Amino acid sequence: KPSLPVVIATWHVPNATAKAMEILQNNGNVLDAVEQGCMVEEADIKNSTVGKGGLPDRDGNVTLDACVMDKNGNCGSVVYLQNITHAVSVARKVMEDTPHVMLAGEGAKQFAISKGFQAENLLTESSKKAWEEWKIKSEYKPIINIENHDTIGMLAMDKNGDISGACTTSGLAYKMGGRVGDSPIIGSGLFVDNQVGACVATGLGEEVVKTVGSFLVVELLRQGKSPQQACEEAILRIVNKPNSNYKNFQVGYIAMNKKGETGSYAIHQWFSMTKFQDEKNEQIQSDYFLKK
Ligand code: SD4
Repeated sequence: KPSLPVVIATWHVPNATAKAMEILQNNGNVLDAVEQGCMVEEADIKNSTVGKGGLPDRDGNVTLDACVMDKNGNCGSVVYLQNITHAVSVARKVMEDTPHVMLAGEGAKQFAISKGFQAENLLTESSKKAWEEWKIKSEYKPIINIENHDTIGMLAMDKNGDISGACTTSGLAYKMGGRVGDSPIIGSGLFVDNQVGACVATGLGEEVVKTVGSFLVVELLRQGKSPQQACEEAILRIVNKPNSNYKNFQVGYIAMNKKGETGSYAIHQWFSMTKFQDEKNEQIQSDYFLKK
């Protein structure tokens, strides 16, 4: 039987999983754990796909998407949020302090400011420079290389077996102005059903949305699939779509079931998850569809 608590996150984010585990080991709340875990990456200006330091859209605006979902099936989300580093915390406030699930753009920003968040410039010197270099060619189609996908999605289970999840991103670099991805869409970028399990996605959000990926994975868990099998089937759903050009993009899923078992799967090589359990905070290379 897997020992609890357990924390998993997309990509290599050991500082984030360590923060979440510290909270759980001190008997903290599982929603606090995933929120504060994600905040570590949001605050890291070297992480160019999340929060401050995230790469901008093609007009030079950094716009953030984030959501949270708790053990009671409550959720909150922000889309196209500008000038606020901790989008995941604003999403939590939407869940807790409003009658709504999603706030977008200027409304989301004004709400955040009313809750005491500081407005700041999220475009760092280095992301500004990267954007200026991108503008020289201005390739309209976002290039999906694997290093580009550092959306942080985190799932955690406390020692009572209760699950929460969170997801935060600056979205695809050089996306069109106004573009929103899967990450703040409940059921696509993230889904938690505390009776069954949870899933979070990374990669090309459009493809995740088209298959309602995270909800699909959780429903497969409900049918008795393991987290590994459920992630694999959800990736196959994308790959097997008519005319799918899956060779040109990445999608990765990580999932956890009610026993605390975990799994991950991606289209391309080099997706990984960070897993913290039993004092071990390790990077696990994910299995993938496109074997040479
Ligand atoms: C999106 N899923 O906005 C995100 C992209 C991602 O790091 O994973 N970016 O489509």
